[in-house]
Parts: sequence; structure tokens; C-alpha cells
Amino acid sequence: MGLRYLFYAILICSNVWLACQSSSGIKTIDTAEMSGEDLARQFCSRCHLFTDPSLLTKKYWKPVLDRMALHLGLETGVDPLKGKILEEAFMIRQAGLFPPEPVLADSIWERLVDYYMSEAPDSFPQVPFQETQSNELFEESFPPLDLGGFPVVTMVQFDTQRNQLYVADLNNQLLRLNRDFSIDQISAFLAPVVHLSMVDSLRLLATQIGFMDNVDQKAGLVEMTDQASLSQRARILIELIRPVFTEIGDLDGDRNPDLLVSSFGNLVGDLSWYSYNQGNYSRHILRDKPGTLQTRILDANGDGAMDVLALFGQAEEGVSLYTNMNGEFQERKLLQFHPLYGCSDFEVLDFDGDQDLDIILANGDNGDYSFVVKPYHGVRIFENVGGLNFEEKFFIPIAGATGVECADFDLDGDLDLVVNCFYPDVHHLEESILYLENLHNMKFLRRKFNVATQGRWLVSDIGDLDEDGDLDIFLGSFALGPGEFSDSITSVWRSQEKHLLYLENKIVDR
Ligand code: HEC
Ligand SMILES: [Ca+2]
Ligand SMILES: [Ca+2]
Ligand SMILES: [Ca+2]
Ligand SMILES: [Ca+2]
Repeated sequence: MGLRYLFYAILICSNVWLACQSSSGIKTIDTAEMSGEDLARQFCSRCHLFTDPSLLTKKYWKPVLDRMALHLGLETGVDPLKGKILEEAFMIRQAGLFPPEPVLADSIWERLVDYYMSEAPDSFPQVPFQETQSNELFEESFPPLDLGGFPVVTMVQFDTQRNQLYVADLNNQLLRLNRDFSIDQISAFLAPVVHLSMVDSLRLLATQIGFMDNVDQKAGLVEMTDQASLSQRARILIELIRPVFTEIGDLDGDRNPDLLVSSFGNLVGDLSWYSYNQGNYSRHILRDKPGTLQTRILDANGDGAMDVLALFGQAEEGVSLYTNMNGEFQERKLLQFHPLYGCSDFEVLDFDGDQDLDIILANGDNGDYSFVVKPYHGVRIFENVGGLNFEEKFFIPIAGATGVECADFDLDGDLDLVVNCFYPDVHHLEESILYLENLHNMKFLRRKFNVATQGRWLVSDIGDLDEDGDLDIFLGSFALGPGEFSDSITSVWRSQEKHLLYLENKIVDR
């Protein structure tokens, strides 16, 4: 009881502190004379990069600015904490995301809004024509999978050790499929599985998100399970906020495997590692903010200690490197993007063959406050030009790009790309899966799939399932989620049980 009161007292103080800080902010900055643009640069760069008016059309700035008004403590008639459970409201308040007092006066806010509304375009510039050809490499099929109901696949993951395919869904099921897509093993978990990490040949870790929806509840967990039956469980970490990715690695150099967990969250969340010591895990926070999508544990500077590369997709988007300095981690921001960029997935590999790691990025998340096809969404290649400094070398516009896989699919010696889209352009649904065939010299042939219209492609993976020496592609459909898609489109996504799409690579003749 005493502890609760203490928390409450801290909470009140921090609110007062915020209010003080903001009112003194108004006094020191003379907003009266500032232009709309200066106001925007002043007040809209506090939590993320500045968003230029050109990034959205007039129609879509309105709902975004209404939302951001709440982040500046303005009274809009909307309670940002409405519908939140007590625990969520507490954490969100503590994060200071919605100041209890206005940070600027209404009249100043109006000037800022006028700036966005007058500078924003009525429509986006036309994306240059993208010639698209048909797929000739892959045989397309929907293996029958009796999962019950319409597709809500939360994970597909190829197991290179077993040469089998894992599939998980919103109904907490995890399946392991054989080469002919018959079920080898099926098991019910506590929450939807979104990522697996192999511990050894006998055990694996299952990351369970808790809620797929945007909430801040601590309903996520990581469990260890045996690979044979998938049913002997041990809870390793609990009360996580929407964890999406777990990596195993020795981060403190004591030869015991530690865990690195991306708790994506929503308004709150974190990237943390958990050091293992005699059966217990202790938590160390790397980033006390939501939005981490994926990580790569690697030794970036070659000093023998493992470092962490992380991809962020919420508000402060980008890629950071956390350099390990005797178990303390120092962040270096490698790439930084504005909050409309919509980072979703990355691949870290040597794309151009000059012996350093490059970054292939898919950005197309459209699930927040502005559901419109954005000309800057797509896939980008960031080349490592030395010392982990990156330059954007290539951009392929793709509406709502969600996942990217990079490999030499046609076996001609260069790396090709496959992209899946959860927020496709309704006018080009057949492009919600694209095979980008590398023609050398940063030229890609864009190839579409007619069957792509049949699902909403949230997840993907690749692997040589039929063991013929080439890489096959697996895509999972998730026929729910935000977006303005017509009933006729969603009814196609939901009408048949097309959970899984198999693109069998035909480059190697059997
Ligand atoms: C107190 C922190 C804060 C301030 C100040 C702030 N933002 Fe944001 N902004 C966020 C967060 C957090 C998000 C992520 C989306 C959300 O709110 O859930 C975001 C998202 C956005 C997005 C992306 C919306 C989408 O549809 O994906 C835009 C655009 C944006 N902000 C613009 C602005 C502008 C313009 C201002 C100034 C008027 C501003 N922000 C001020 C915290 C802030
Ligand atoms: Ca290192
Ligand atoms: Ca390289
Ligand atoms: Ca190739
Ligand atoms: Ca194959």
C-alpha cells in the first residue's frame, strides 16, 4: 500500500514538473513573433524529426495534427487515455507523452496549423511509372491448411536445421509443417506467436506478442519450449509490452547466453537485454521508448564484444548501433527518419560485395493516422560507405511495403529482393507481392504475382523447403488490421482459407 502511494506522489510531482517546464518554455521562447514554420520547427521536433508539410496531403494533415495537439497538451475534446486500462494509463502518463497543461496557446497553435494547411499539397506528386512484368520464376500455390476461420497468420518462419516451416496465428496456434505441408506438430500457446529463436537442436524460444492491436498492456511473454512436441513450456520472461523479436547472444561476455528483447509496445515499450546468471534474468534497458522492430547481435567494431543493431518504426524511426563497452552500451544513430517513414523490416548483409554490411530497408507502415498511399514508401538500399556511415543508393517505390527478403533467387550471382505489402495500393493489389530481380548496376526488374490479390501479406520468410538447391518463398496472410479497404477486397481476403502462399522457385530443374 505504502509503495502505491509513493508512486502516486511521484506521478503528481512529475506532472507539475512538466507543467512548470512548459510554462517557462513559453516565457523564454517569444512565440508571438514566430512564423508558422518556426513554430512547427520549435514544437514539432521535440519527440521525433520535423515533418515537412509536403509529407502529407492537406486532407491527411488534419487528423494527424488533431492527434499531435494532444501531444502538446491542447484541449481537443478527445481524451487520449480513453478506453485504456489503469496500468496503461499509468505508464503513458509516466512517459509524459500528453502534457496535462498546454505547451502553447490556442492562437499560436492555429498559426502552426495554418502553416501546415497552406504549405501541404492537395495531392502527392506522381510516382514515376514503374514497369511491372509477370512472375516467371516461381510456381504459385496455396497449400491447404485447416486453421479454422479466415487467415490471421502472425508468423511464418523457416527452420533451416529441420528444413521445416513454422506457422503461427492470432488464435495462439503454432504449427510445424513438413515439406508436403502436412502438419508435423501443432500446439496452443498463451498468446499469438510472432517470432521463434532456436536455443539449440532441442529447444526454442517463442515470442508471444500478447495483443496484435495497438495497446500498451503487459500481456506479452517469451517461453522456452521443447522442439519435439512444442508443448513442454517454461516461462522465461513475462509482462512484456508487445514483444516482437527475441535474440539470443552473449552480451556481457560471461559465456552464458543472454536475451535481447524488442518490446515494440505502442506509446510505451522498450528495447532491453536480460543477462543470465544462475537461472535468473536481470533486465538492462537499451532504449526506453516504443517501436523496436528487430535487432541483430553482431560484433560491429571487431573488439570481440557483441554489439547490437536495432531497427525502430515508431515516432523516432531509424537504425541505431549500440556499441558494447564492457557491458555498458553506447548508442550511435546510423539512420534517422521522420514518423511517416513507416519502417517495417530490414536485412543486414553485404549487398554490394565490398566486405561490409549494408542495410536493405522496407518502409511502408500505414497503420497510424494517415491512411494514404505515400510516394516515399518502398524499399531502399543503404550502402555502408565505410565506418558504418550509410548512404541511400537506391529507392524502389512500393505502396505499403512491409517485409523484405534478400537473396540470390535466380542463382545468377547477385542479390534479388522479395517484398510483401500489408498496406497495398488498392488499385494495384497484384503488386502486394513483388519479386525485384537484380539486373546488375542497381537495376531491378519488377515482377508481380496475380495471386497476390488473394491475401493481405503481413509476414514472409524464405528457405529451400523442397531441397532442390534454390530458395522458395512463404507468405502469411492476415485479413484484419487498420486501413480503408473496400468490402469487396476484404471479403476476398476473408472468404477462402488462403492462409499461406507458397512460391516454389523453379530455377533449378529437378
Ligand atoms: C510529446 C511528443 C510529440 C510531439 C510534441 C509531437 N509529436 Fe508527432 N508523434 C509523436 C508520437 C508518439 C507519434 C507516434 C504516433 C502516435 O501518437 O501514436 C507521432 C507521430 C507523428 C506523425 C506520424 C503520424 C502517422 O500517421 O503515422 C506525424 C506526421 C507527426 N507526429 C507530426 C507532428 C507534428 C506536425 C507535431 C507538431 C505539431 C508533432 N508531431 C509533435 C509524438 C509527438
Ligand atoms: Ca564490439
Ligand atoms: Ca557492402
Ligand atoms: Ca540474382
Ligand atoms: Ca527450392
